[in-house]
Amino acid sequence: MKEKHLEYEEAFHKKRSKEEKKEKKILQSTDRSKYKKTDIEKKKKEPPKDKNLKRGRVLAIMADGILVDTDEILYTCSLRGKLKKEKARIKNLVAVGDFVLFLPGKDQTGSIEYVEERTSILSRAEQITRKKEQLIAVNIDQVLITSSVVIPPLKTPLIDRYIIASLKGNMTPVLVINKIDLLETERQEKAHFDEVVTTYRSIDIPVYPVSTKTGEGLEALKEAMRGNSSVFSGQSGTGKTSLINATTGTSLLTGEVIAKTRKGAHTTTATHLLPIDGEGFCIDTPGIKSFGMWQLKEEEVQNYFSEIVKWASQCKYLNCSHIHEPDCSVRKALERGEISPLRFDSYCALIANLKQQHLPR
Ligand SMILES: Nc1nc2c(ncn2[C@@H]2O[C@H](COP(=O)(O)OP(=O)(O)O)[C@@H](O)[C@H]2O)c(=O)[nH]1
Ligand SMILES: [Mg+2]
Ligand SMILES: [Zn+2]
Repeated sequence: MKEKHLEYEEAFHKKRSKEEKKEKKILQSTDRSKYKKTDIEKKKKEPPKDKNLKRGRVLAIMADGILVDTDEILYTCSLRGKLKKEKARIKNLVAVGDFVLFLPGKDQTGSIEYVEERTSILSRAEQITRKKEQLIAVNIDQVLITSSVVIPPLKTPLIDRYIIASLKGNMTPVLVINKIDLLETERQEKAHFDEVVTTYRSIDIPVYPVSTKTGEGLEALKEAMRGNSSVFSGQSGTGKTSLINATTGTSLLTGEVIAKTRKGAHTTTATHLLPIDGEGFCIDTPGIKSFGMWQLKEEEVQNYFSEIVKWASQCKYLNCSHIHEPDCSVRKALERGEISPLRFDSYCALIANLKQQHLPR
């Protein structure tokens, strides 16, 4: 099942990149003022006006079709041939979370005729070549960046990467810190936990300390999920699946069960949109390491650190990187304790990492 799904995805992305190249060629060979991309997109955005069309949301992309949800009736749809061609010229065909219009057929099947404009995109750079963008889900309101106090420990550089990815994809970053039941026995972790909570709240990122073991904080988290589409993202083992089970009442397999059944670490084979009864949706994601760090430029990084943005305009140099330049207001704010060293370290690490990537191999 997993294999099939991946094959499907791969074929889908290969095709897309081919189509995109073709489109580029067409654009280059024609008068640009006449064929501006925005014009092409505008024309395509016109939805078809067929009364038989139903509107639904893509819950999952399976090997045998696209699962579309409409008022609790599920349809297994295919993409209309013509649409396939048209959509590929713009961007992606269809992704989990897409709102679509489709023509219902026999036995709850359907043909997708139109994909609505997306408000947000959760993507990652394709694992091996990093040259392609892979969609994970679209039209998501918030990313529940899931971490844990121990096993695995809190890692702020990773949290900051997820924050950047969320902002870049037009989603609200929310920090969920799980396993706080373990803080009592692991006292040395408590100070770090407190610093992390204070740091993120000070830059207006909501923080939800929770425990699926004791139930602490779960009501507040549920409230934050109500009426929203949320995606749980974060390192493997932090408790994403446990949290989804605890907040939605589903019973997805967690690490513990996986270990017992020896089925391997990747139980979450395909991205799935799970309806929440209090309204809204949530998504579990398998361990996605490079999630969202698609096309991030070195000089762009600081724009995603609101506390750096706050001081950057007062630096001596307009293009100050805040790492080595003299008269840097950001480093001064750091010294005064107005910028968290945790966040500044993350920033420096990210820049160093991007520099490394651009070295010739
Ligand atoms: N102590 C403690 N363990 C937890 C908590 N939540 C989840 N776990 C455990 O952490 C492990 C990983 O959980 P899982 O939900 O599979 O994590 P995922 O990989 O992020 O989906 C499992 O053994 C869970 O039982 C918690 O609040 N406290
Ligand atoms: Mg999981
Ligand atoms: Zn500076």
